[in-house]
Amino acid sequence: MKPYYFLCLAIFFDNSAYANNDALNIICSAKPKTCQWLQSSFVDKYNIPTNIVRMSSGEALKLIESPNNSNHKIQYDLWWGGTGDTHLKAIENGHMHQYSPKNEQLLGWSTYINDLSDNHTVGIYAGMLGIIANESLLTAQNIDLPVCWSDLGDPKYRGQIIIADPATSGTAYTFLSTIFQVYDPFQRLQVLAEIKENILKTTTSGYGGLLPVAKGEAALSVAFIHDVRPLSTNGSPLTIIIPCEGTGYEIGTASILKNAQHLEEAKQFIEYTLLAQTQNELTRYISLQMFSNVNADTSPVYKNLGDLNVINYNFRIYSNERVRTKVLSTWKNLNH
Ligand code: S7P
Repeated sequence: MKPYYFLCLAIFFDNSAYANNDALNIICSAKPKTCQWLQSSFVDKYNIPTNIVRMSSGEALKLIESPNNSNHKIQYDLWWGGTGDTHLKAIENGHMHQYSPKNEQLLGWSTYINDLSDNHTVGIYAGMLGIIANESLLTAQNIDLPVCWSDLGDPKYRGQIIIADPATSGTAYTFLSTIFQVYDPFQRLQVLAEIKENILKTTTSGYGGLLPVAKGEAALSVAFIHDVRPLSTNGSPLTIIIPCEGTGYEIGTASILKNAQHLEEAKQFIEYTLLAQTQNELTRYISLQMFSNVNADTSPVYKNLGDLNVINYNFRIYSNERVRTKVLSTWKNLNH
């Protein structure tokens, strides 16, 4: 078993490093490795007992929105990372505490999301969505690379796609809402139905499809492009495609829960993750998103990308409860 899996298991099952009531309790929706690094570096620096549990964005949203759920054994203080639209939905339903960052050295998209949320969530990082392909696997079958989102529905890719469940995964929800934004209502149904026909398997998390595609279990996935490079540097054959219709993007945010028991510590954690030094260490060792501090180094993934074909993603509309329900049920009700 790879050390990475041990790390995932450690985060899922050993979240009791500190007694729950005495510690800052965080739900983290970034990669397990990022969550674990943040916990240990924060504890090292401030000596504040901190527990972190990793959940995909949609899973975290579900937990936060069901406070009477019997799974609520821990009173969480902070939700860190994951796609901002899921945070915005929790905010819309009154689950979050108002907070504006003290750090004034933040890029425009970070302050934008704080403004949009009426100061309830803080923009930590941003990242673009892409189609991820195992090019050599396709070449071996004499199949060319997809160029557009709609190509993913071509019958030649039957059984070639691994994608996450949009109900649990912020990545997959970003994909669905991107299709909603680039196609009209009739076209989107057709495109999504054809893509769904080609799915081999569904994962819980967005980056969960990348390793199987790198290993050749299937040829295609949809993920944030910054999650690809750590696999590619190990000699994996992954190719990033920015689809011709334009691609969606995320603003990964952090929000304090309404009844946080460790309010000052939660604020301190957010501020810690807004420091250029923290963000640079993440970029150097673990996490390749674009970070929000104006003085942070640019991630090598987002340097020299040229003319980005990014859509004007509508966070306000696609975080809305009614719209989210419609997007998810559209996908669920398509035959497969
Ligand atoms: O940390 C990497 C990253 O891609 O993971 C988050 C993403 O939500 C993946 O989780 P889910 O699809 O499971 O929700 C991103 O926010 C982040 O950039």
